Amino acid sequence: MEAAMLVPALSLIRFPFGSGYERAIKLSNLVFYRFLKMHPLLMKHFSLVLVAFVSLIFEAVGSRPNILIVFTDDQRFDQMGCAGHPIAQTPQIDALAEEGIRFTHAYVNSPMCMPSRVTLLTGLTQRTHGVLNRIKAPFLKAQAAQSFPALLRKNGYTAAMYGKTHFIIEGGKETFGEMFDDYVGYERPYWRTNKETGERWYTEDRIHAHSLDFLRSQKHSKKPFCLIVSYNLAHAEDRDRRPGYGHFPWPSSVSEELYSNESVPPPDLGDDRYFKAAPEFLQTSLNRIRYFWRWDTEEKYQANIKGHYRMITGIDQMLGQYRDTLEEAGIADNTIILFTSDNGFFLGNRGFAGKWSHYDESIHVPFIVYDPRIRSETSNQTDDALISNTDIAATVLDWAGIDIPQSYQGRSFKPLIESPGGLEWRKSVYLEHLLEHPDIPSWRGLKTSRFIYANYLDQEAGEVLHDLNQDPEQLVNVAGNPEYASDLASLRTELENYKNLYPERKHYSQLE
Ligand SMILES: [Ca+2]
Repeated sequence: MEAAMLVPALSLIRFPFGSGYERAIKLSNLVFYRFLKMHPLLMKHFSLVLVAFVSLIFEAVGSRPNILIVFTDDQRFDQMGCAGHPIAQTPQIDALAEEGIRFTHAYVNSPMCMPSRVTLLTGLTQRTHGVLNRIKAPFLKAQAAQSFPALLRKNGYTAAMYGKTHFIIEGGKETFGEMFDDYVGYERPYWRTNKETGERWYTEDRIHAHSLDFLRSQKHSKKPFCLIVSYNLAHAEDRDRRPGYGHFPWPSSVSEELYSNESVPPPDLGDDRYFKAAPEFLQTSLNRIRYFWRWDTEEKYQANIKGHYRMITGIDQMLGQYRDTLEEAGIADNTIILFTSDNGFFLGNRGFAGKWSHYDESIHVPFIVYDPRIRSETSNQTDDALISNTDIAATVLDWAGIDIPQSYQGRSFKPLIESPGGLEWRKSVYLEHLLEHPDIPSWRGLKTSRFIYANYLDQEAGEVLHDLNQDPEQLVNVAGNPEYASDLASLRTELENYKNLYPERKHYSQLE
């Protein structure tokens, strides 16, 4: 066949990758054909040039990175050594931060397990994905079709997930099958008993074993992969309220001896006056009710917080084993690792337990990205850009070279890692807690570099404004202070802008 016929014919090949890749390849072919026409000598040795060109294409496609997402539960931003924690031992997480980049200002759109998991997969805010009730407002099949794992799979990736989802999904297993080549769900309680054998087993050990098996299986795979390890750790075991053992049943790989000789200092802002500084409607909320489950006496506090730290150290050990396994499989150099959590956590701070509210302890999460393809001159890099968990889906697709759907509400932070500095980035993160619960007030709000603003929806005087420059501990509500009238007006307008920008899923009570 004549070279002049063969080259355009290449453009007709349907590559098993997405539209972005197909367009890139077609464009390359066109450029290649024009280049050959201009260089008759190369045209003469067409077959050699063709081989080189096709090799280049496959090398480019083959170098698409693997992506490992380690997603923890109820781990606050500062519960790791690299963020300055004085007691919790997290050498593996610290090493990841040292080799990668730690985003110090990462926030979740909605500080709760279920909505945060839907946001992770879809890149949508709770307002839009509308998963407000497990039964009546499930994760929709149409949302799953646009989720990043589904789009990765359509574009030549293998995707797997093991662990907690907490949501119910329309279409059940079949819909999970559209998102993942392999998925096995594990929810609490942590300890289970096999009815036939009587054997007791721990959910997180299963999540870990599946994840290790999956990583090993990728050693000879021709396809890139994305694995989401979705822990229940370090969430409390709400059903079993024995201090330490019951509330925070840590993995058996972590010794009870660890932290046993420590006397953990009282929680920051633990004094009663800080509790009294909170709005009255929060003083009777689930944040307070659960405080009496686990933090209100010294004995409970010491036992439970050490259990929580042991859980975090357990996560840390497992992360180390994933990294060792990637090394052993020879794929560590092409595997990006993202480490984050679904929400923050009150550990007795402000007289509270849990998350859900607008305080920093609730919305602020760990966020570490390690891209082995980028070698930094400096270690322990940090970036204070305002990251939202809506950004994860967009970034994963960006890493994979796949077009980011217009419907996604986050933004890829890949450029922040690849060429830090100089990039215009968002000035606020949109926050909300809309899930319906009799003891958790709903709210929506904003985090900016200076303010946290929240509007609690069903409360009289439900607006809360904290000036973090003057009041980093969020003790004073300046919403009624005339000096802040123009700031408050701007924040209200900005919040309205977000509401207009992000479509709201119809409430289930309005459906027929
Ligand atoms: Ca959680």
